Amino acid sequence: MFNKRMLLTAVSALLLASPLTQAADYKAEYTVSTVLPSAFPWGQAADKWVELVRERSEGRINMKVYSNAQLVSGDQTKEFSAMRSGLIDMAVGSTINWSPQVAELNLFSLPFLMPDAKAIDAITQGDTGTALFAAIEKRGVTPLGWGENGFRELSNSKHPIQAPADLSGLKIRVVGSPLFLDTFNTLGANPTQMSWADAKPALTTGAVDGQENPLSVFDVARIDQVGQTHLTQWHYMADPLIFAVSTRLWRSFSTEDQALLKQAAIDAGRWEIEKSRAELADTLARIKERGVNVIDLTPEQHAAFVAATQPVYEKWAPKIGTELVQQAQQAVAARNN
Ligand code: X2X
Repeated sequence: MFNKRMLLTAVSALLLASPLTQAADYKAEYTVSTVLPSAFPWGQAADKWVELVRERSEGRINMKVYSNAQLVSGDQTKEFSAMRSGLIDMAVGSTINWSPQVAELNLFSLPFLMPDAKAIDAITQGDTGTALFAAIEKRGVTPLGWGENGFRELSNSKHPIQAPADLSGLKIRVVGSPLFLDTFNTLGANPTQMSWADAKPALTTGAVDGQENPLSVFDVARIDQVGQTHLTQWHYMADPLIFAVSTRLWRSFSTEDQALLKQAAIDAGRWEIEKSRAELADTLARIKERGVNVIDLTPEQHAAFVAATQPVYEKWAPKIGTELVQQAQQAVAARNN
């Protein structure tokens, strides 16, 4: 016999299972934090993710990008903590900016660890990448896919830099991780840490003599217009981008939607990596056309920088994890096989 109670149970079971109830649990919009906006490959990576998720979820999952680290008042090194605590839902963030909270991510900042793009891929797409994602997950953030900010090149307003001695005493703006202070101090420079928001004003007033950022950032942000006339292509490090979701929030998505968010992040990342690498030659040509003195190092000059920065490995490998560093070095060495 079918009584009232059974009917209620049946109705509530139906409601629980229906997509309507599920959608009601979801937020109308999710915040996605980035440092660089849509004019840069980084912002485009986030835009692509938002677009793919909207399309594939048929409008059920909506995300909105907040660039310039505005959700953490411009302090990009606070992005990871804000995501962990749920203040920020999602982010496409640089490994540099998250490394104060995830020590393992300093791996990518070890000077001259990765000579080329294949070396980046050998790390991110292999066992080292898996270990790094596990390290992030342990800290309350769920990583989904990789993107790329790019190889960071050194610019300054004073003179061409071709040897460590050329950096002597130069005031260089560096990003959030203390590792950068060690690298530039080791090279005899005078590094100072500041956010991206403060970097351009500091270059404009001459408070600092130089900075390091990928060619795409130098180009789009028009760093040439603030007196940065010398640019050394030393490829000393590259910062990958990571697409991620606050783990608390992650648990609120259905298994299907978790898979959707993850695949969209992987696809957006692949798209952005390919696009930004393909654009590099044009970007470099544009920078040269603007009269910037672009310096390429000879193998001997390059080797002098590699040798001079070895002390950074001694100090930082134990903090990052000696085994992790060795695993990465092996993956890089094996990349062409
Ligand atoms: O601050 C920088 O230099 C930038 C934009 O490249 C990063 O966020 C790592």
